[in-house]
Amino acid sequence: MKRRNFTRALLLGSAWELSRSAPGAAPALTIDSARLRRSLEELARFGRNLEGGVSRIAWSQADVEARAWVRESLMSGIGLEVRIDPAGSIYGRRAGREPEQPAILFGSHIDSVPKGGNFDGDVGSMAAIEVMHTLHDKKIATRHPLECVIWSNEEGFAFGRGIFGSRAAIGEFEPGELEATENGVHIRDAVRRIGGDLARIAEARRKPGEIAAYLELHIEQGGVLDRARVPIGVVEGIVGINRYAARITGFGNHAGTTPMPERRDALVAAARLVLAVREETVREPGRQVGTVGKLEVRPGAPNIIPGEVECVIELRDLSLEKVENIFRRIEGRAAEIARATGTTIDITRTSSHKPALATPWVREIIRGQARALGLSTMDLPSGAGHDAQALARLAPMGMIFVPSVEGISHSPKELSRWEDIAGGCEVLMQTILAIDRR
Ligand code: HGY
Ligand code: MN
Ligand code: MN
Repeated sequence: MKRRNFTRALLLGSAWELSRSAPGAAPALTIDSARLRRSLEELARFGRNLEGGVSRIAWSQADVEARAWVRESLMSGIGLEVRIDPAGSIYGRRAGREPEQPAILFGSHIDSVPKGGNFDGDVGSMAAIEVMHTLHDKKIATRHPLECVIWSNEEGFAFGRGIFGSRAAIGEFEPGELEATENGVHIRDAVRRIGGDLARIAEARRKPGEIAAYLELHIEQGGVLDRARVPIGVVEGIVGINRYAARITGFGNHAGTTPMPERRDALVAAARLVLAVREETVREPGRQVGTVGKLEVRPGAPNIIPGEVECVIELRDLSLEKVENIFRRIEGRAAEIARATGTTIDITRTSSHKPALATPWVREIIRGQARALGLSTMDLPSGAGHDAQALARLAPMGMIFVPSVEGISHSPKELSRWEDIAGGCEVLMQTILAIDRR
């Protein structure tokens, strides 16, 4: 995919007009790839940005409308019992021949980051419903009950903590999380917008043994599969993610009359802290990553020396121990920076999502079903966080990746090839049926 074609597809405003994907035979599909494509193109309308991509922040009006459309247009009339759980996650349950069996659960999320893409979460969510629709059309009965799910607030742009719906399914919240307010809105009022009810949040918790396995189809969001031209990724594990709130306090003063040596400039200190995050992250070998993606300067006027800065530090790795070691080094650097700049720097951890390894026998089934379809596979870790890392604490878990063109994600330029999405959906369905036969 040449860059110019890729830009062309974007400029056309329809990322779908893509040339064929990886060479090799297209698998024999049972799912309806045209219907899946229509679902994704329809979903892209909710929160669409003029410059392409989408802003469908969790619990926003765009999310409310998209979720109503999913329930009323996609999930009705295909043999599902649809419900919204107290966290706002949408479940569609399909009866099995043996009702006492645990359910096979599969799904993803449809909330996005600001100015995000039309594939992150959307592919796995629409594919889960397409699987249910295909099974309904073909009158395929399964032993196990099946459940598809659209989780609530996976991205965590709303209220600063993600995988909210899936953490509710395992009963895991941060201290004070359910009493938080953001821009004057209490979290219980935000969740109520999509039909949740925090007063009953305990009912969102799934019981151990209730779920036979959890599967999630998702775009890779990195460039490994695309570079290797491999259509299916079998995820080995999902990184742990720690987030920290840093508050840097200096002294706001007149930008014209305050001599340079007398300044206690919070933004100068924050700038050094941002560089320290990078330096301490790369200090040791490995795939760990560290980011400062959100920073606010106050009062924020060109003629006032910044008195206060708040920013969020995010560290990720498959090992939380490594994350905590990096954080300790950053804390040491912050103390030095505070002394050198005459500021104070307070850093507190606001969330910690544990890493999760995928279940070997589930990975084996995914790999086998992909190959039976003539699709090559590659094992790889996930540098992105997912609801699956919460579900892995409740049931056997597997994730299926499809390539992201040029490894771009969390951007309007996010793009996956049409054939890869359809192939991933077929692998999801065949994996579900193989687990059902197990
Ligand atoms: O941030 C992540 O890794 C995921 O896309 N929510
Ligand atoms: Mn996602
Ligand atoms: Mn994401």
